[in-house]
Amino acid sequence: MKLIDRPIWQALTVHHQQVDHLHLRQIFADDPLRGERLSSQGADLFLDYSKQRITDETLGLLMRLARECGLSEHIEGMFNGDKINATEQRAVLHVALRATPDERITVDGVDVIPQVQAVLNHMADFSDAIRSGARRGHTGQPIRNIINIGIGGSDLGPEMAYEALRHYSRRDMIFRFISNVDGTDFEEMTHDLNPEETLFIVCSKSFTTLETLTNAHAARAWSLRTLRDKRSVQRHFVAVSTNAEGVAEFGIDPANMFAFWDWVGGRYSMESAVGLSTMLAVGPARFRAMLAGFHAMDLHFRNTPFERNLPVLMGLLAVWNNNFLGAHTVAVLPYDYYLKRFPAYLQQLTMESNGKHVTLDGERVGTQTGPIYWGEPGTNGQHSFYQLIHQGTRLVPCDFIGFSQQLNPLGYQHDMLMANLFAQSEALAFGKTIAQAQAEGSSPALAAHRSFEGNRPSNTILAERLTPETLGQLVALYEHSVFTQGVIWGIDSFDQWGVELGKALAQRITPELESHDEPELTHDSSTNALIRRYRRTRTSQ
Ligand code: G6Q
Repeated sequence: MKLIDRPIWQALTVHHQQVDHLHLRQIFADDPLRGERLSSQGADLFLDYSKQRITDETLGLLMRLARECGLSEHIEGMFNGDKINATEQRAVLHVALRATPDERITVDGVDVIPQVQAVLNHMADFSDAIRSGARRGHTGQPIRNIINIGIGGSDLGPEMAYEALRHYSRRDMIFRFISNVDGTDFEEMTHDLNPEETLFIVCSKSFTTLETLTNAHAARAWSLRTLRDKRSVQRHFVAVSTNAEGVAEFGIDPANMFAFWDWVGGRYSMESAVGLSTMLAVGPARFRAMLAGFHAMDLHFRNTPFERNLPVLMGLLAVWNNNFLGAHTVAVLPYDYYLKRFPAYLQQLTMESNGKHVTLDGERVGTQTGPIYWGEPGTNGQHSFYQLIHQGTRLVPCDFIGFSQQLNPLGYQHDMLMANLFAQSEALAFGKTIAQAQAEGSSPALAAHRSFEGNRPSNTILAERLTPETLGQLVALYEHSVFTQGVIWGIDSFDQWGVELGKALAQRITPELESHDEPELTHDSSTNALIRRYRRTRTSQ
């Protein structure tokens, strides 16, 4: 039966009409313990969801929804290696990447844990050799610059993790990430570096991605212009891929290839060999600590009753805000500058996973699916877009993320930072009435402008400190929340067919832009005219 026709969905619809008029001011006033009650701990993460627009009945219905959608069975299916990525007939086993060495997880009858551990050991040996200077560049210089070339899942996770863990990274080395096929990206990332000290990681699961291979060829040419010896490629290029043939064809020795598997989706791969740059930055021990953090959240997700299960709670609340309160977006607001790439990373994780309009059965879902994720670190966002969240006409649920202990003590600045986080969620929930504004001295004419409706929902996620462990937990929290939402909507959260059409069209258009003779254009009139205009004005090569 279609999701929206199920009695539980209809019960939620009726319930929403009954509670929609409730204001968080009233809900909190009626239950003085709500702030403590509606919170939960998972591994080292604390979630306060009391400022969501829900009652106990809402929660009960959402839990029933999860049970009726078979969430427990789906969770077990994922952990057991079932081919839950049905449209690609693949298992979805990022959880195996962070399982402990003594676990046994099989895909098609083969235990994958020994392979995972072997690649981790290979990465660790390589990282130690580069970091210690035992493995040097072609001319004997130590490697000081690491450039990851990849895009999408082979870029966003590693870049986010490097930025997030920068505090723990080798400060005497430079880490950069090239993703865009725009030559500006390549130029700006390389122009001040010495090829003798530079290692490129060509990171591509398929090793066929146009942007990545184009940049990898540009990197090889850049490197060879200085090193002038083809053998130097072996010292300055390594690959992360599932495609050994493609890697060898590019000229990288398969011994310098770090493998992963088709049961790891690109956007779920930052803790596989795709994280080689992360390991080079923070060292093998901290990388393993990050994996332990992921694993702790995996165990929490698999074993904790839904009522206290952080990813389940966050996933169900996201469904409530999206499908019943009508929120189209979610703002992710980390109050930690190291997490500045976290919203960008989450955009892929959430929107590529749940931006689907048909169910696993190929039927239209019948309701909204993945919301738009966006965000910026606090407090910067407060001085730009928070205005709309506080007083605009749209409902924007927020996830606030903060840490009790600062990594860079600077006077009382951390207290200030956290005071802002707490103040924002308080202001969003409770607002300020027109009467309060007037009582504070606003003229009747200005009181409406200076009042805040409030009743704007948020989650607050706190941990003591940003560490490799807590980063792993945070990422796994969102991964499993995304999965929970996908299960409710009955969609495949692990394919990404939506990126294909544009890729195919670009391949058709590229020769039309490059050809010397005027091409015969058979696109629509807009695309034809744009191509002609570009051809008239392009820089000749
Ligand atoms: C992620 C997607 C996509 C992928 C990139 C890069 O889930 O599959 O973002 O990661 O298209 O693909 P390659 O790693 O194969 O180059």
